[in-house]
Amino acid sequence: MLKKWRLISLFTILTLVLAGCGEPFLSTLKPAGEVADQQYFLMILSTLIMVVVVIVVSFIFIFVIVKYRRSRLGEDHMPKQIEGNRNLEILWTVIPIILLLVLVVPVVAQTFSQADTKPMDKKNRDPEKTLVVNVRANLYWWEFEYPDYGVVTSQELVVPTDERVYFKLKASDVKHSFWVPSAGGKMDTNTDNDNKFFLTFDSKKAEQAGEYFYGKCAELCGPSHALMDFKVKALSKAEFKQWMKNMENEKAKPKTDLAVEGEKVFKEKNCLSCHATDSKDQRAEAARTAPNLATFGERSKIAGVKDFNDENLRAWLKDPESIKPGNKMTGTYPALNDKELDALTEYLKGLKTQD
Ligand code: HEC
Ligand SMILES: [Cu+2]
Repeated sequence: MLKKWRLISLFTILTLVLAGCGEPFLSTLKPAGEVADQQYFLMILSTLIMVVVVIVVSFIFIFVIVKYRRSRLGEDHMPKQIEGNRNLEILWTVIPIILLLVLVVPVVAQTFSQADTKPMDKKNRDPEKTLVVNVRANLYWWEFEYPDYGVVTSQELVVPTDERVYFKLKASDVKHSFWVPSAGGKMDTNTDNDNKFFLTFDSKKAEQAGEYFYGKCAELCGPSHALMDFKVKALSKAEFKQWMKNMENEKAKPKTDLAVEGEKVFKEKNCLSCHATDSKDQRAEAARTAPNLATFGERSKIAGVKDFNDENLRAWLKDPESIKPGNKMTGTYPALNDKELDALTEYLKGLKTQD
């Protein structure tokens, strides 16, 4: 009796825990766009076919066991032999072929349609209609560049809803993989070639998802791989245009004395040798070694993982290693005293495109 209860409570807990797996901002089972819808359809289709096959085979299996059991028919019973029966052979050859065809036709069709990235390579591409985002994956952070606008952000990808957004994917150190589970994918980011694909973000689903879709690195890349998260903010076309305008015109000026002090510390402590604080900073590729902090004050997370508040920001600045083991800010990173930490926190919080 006790054993049974243990089992029951185990399953009850499992139900509760697993129920958390279907969040609309982070689940392939809650598709939020054209690509995700198609991939969801394929998942359902293949699962259905498998389930039907398992049910039919199990049914035949049980039927045969029951009908032809020895205790019923006796020791010497020899059932009718059907080896080489032409009709049966045809039947169980043709059925799998049909099942495979039902699977293969949509899979191949969708593989080709989802690989259609021709519009992004067109010479006279209109960025208003065909948006391209260059994604660069780094240990353990993400950079998003809008080449048509000369704008760079990191950690938070901003996209317009209800249109195809084309991505050019690259990694700067080791192989990573770009994955927005709700919107589809994933696709590897490699160091020696560009991968390309597109995703769409449905406006209604974006509303249900809340403020952000979640993005992940889906290729084991090092000790902080599991912390290599990013957010996707899907805006209406008009909001997106406004955001881009803000980015193009952004110029963060420190507003308080403490923030001015923080800016000074930022320069003195060599933070600028890795970080840009201007989204249009067009330094050489090689200099882009750290997240662009131009809109840092607008982020929802610090370093992609910690909730955005003073306490967490201070903790990150004090000891980044304890939050993301092996991250690339450690090493030559200076020890900072309380005053410097306060000033830096104030300064970084104020890095926004708008007040
Ligand atoms: C050696 C290059 C380097 C130096 C110097 C450096 N950083 Fe960083 N910083 C990084 C990298 C790389 C990351 C991304 C870490 C991660 O998320 O894995 C980062 C992340 C950050 C973040 C979080 C960014 C985000 O988008 O969430 C802040 C804030 C930050 N650094 C502030 C500073 C400050 C302040 C200094 C100077 C005291 C500094 N950094 C010096 C490389 C550097
Ligand atoms: Cu990674």
